[in-house]
Amino acid sequence: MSKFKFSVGPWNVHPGADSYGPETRKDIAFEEKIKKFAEMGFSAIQFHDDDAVPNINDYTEEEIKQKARDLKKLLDQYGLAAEFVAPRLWMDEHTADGGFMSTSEEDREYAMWRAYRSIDIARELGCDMVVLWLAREGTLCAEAKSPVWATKMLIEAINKMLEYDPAIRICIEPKPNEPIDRSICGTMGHVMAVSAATIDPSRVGGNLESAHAILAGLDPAHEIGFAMAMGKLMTVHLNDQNGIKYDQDKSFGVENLRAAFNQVKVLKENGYGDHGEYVGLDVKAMRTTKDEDSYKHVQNSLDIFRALEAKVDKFDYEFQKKCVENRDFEGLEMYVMKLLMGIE
Ligand code: XLS
Ligand code: MG
Repeated sequence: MSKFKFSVGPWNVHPGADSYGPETRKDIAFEEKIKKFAEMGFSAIQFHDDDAVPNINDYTEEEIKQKARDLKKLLDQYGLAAEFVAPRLWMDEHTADGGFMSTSEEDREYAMWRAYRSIDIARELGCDMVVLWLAREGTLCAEAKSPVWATKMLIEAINKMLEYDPAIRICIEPKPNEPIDRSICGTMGHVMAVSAATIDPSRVGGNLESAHAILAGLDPAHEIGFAMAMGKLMTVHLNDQNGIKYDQDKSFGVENLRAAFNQVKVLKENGYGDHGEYVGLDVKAMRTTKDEDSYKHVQNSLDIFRALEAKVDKFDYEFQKKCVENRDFEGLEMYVMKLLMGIE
């Protein structure tokens, strides 16, 4: 039985459109998705602000809060919590040049409006965390924005959120690229530096996504460990990548099994979840996946995580200790490979 609680966002089950082609599957209604997620054993749902309140621009602040209260009743019906709310600052015309560090003051104000609404929605859903995936926060033209100015704008925006709500936690999900090619906060190291520069570092931490660490050429388990060492790993988005081609959000563990094993191991060894943290998934089905298999990649990710957790439980720490004392890392590595191949 896994010690962990799991969360997932409705965007993980999707109709399959990508930048180069239209939908290949029928869209599935939100309530049908969360009912299925509850049946699969998820404990919490991740939200973008406009997952929680579609067409959010069309409503007043009070109407947004009311819609969030209605959504909370639906979550309660299925015994589901809300893990976080993330302002989706990459789909709107006002955020074509980013949000917090847009070159347009009006657009920066719009981004703050969405950030404040995300906080309002989070509160109505009974959660205290806002995730910032900084999709377009950076620049496509090096000379258009100073990286000094842009970084300071991000810190200023986070400070405004921290002042807007005295208990909200801000969780930055770093990503080095895509859709932007000069990102301002690309790794967990950047997140820790930004956190330290805010007015309340205790309320600013990180969400490590496996694929984003791989895109930065880094080991996801080490990015997780770094954030945990700082006491600032607020959540994770587990998935996988076949190299650093583009963001693939593949099912957890399907490309880099040993790296996935070490992500589970570092989480388990360091008490992740003991303070209510969820193991979050952020996975996308292959474009070729049929309607009837719309949830298979999500189930596969859960199953692989649990199978690797069982491998971590089997891990022989005495043998590891002996190998380290003898500096027999070849022996240790082969032990791990046999463990993962089931020949141990
Ligand atoms: C995209 C991000 C995204 C956020 C939620 O690369 O991972 O999925 O986590 O919008
Ligand atoms: Mg993500």
